[in-house]
Amino acid sequence: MSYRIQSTPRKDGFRMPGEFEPHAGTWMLWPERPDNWRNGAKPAQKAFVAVATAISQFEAVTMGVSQSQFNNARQMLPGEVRVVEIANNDSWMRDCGPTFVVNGTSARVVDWDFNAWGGLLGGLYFPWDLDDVVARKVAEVERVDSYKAPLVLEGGSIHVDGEGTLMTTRECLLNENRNPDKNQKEIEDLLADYLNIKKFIWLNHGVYNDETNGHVDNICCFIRPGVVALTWTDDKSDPQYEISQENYEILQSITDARGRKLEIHKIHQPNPVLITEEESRGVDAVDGTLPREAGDRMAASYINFYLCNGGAIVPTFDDEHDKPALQALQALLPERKVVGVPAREILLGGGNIHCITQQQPKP
Ligand code: KQY
Repeated sequence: MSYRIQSTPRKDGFRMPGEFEPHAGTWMLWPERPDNWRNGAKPAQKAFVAVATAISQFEAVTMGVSQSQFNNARQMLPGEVRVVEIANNDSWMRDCGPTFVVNGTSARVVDWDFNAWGGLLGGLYFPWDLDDVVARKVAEVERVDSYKAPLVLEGGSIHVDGEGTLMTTRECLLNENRNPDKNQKEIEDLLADYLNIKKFIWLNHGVYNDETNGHVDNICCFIRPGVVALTWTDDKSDPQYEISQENYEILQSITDARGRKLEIHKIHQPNPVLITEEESRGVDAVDGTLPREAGDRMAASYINFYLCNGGAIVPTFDDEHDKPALQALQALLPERKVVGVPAREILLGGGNIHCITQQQPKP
C-alpha cells in the first residue's frame, strides 16, 4: 500500500535528510532515447552500468527501465542491481524521481510536478507525462506513502544539509518556465512545508551553459552540514569565473539554519568540454528536443558527484583536473572511498552522475 497523504511533511514531523546521511539504496533510470543519447544510447548505457556498478559496492541499486529495454538492461547490469519496469521519457532520476523525507522511524515521498526543465517555455522534450509519474511509482514499489507537492521542481535544483538549510539558484527556481504564478516567498513557503526548511541560500546562477537553467547540483553541494564544495576556475576569461566568484561571495556572506558560517571548498572545473563532430552526428535529430551541435560547450563539473554509504562517485573527463579534483574530494571526505567514473557519455546527455541518481534514505 502507498497512500497519498493530505498534509505536509513539516506538520507530520518529516524532514529531507542530507545526501551524506545513511541510505537504504539508490534509484536510477535506464537511458534509451536516441534524440538525447548518441548511437542509440549504447555508449550511455555502458556509462550508466559503470555508475550503477560503482554505487553497488556501497549500497543497493534499483534501475527503472522501460518495457522494451528490460532484457537489455538486465543483461548489461550486474546481478546485484535490481531491475524494475518503470516507463519513462528519459533517464534523470534525480529530477523526475521522488524526494524522500524521514522522521526517524519511517520514510515518505514528496512527489513534485515535473515539466522537463521548462515545459513549453524551453523545456528539453515533450511529452514528459511518463516522467511525471516516476516518483509515485517508486513510492508504490517501496510501499511508502507520498505527498503531492503543488510545485514544479527537479531534485537537482535543490541541495539540503538535513538540518534545515536548503541551497538553490534563482536562475532555476525563479525561472518563468517553472512556477510563473509563484514568487520567491511563496516558493520558500512550499519548500519549508514539504522539506522542513528554515533557511534558504539563494545563489544566482548555476554552471555556464547548463541546460537545466542552472541546477545547483552542478555548481555547489553540501559535503556535510556547514561545509560546501563549489565549482571553480582560476581563468578570469572563462564565463564560469564570474558566476563562481559571485557564488563564493554569497556563500561567504551568509549563515546556515544553525547560524554557522560556511566552510567553502573550491573544486577546479575541467578544461572546457566541447561536443565533437562525431558525437553530434550520433544524436537523432527530432523536432522539439535540444540540438547537440559540434563545438557546443557542455556544463562539465566535478561537483555533480553522488554520495552513497561509505562512497562518493565522482565524474571524470579524461582531463588534467581529474586527479586534483579526486584528491581534493578524498581529503574532504576521509570517511568515504572516492571513486572516479568516466562520465563524458552522461555529460553528452545534458547532466552527470548526481543527475541520474536519487538516494532513498534510511529512516
Ligand atoms: O539534472 C540534469 N542535469 C538533467 C539534465 C537533463 C537533460 C535532458 N537532456
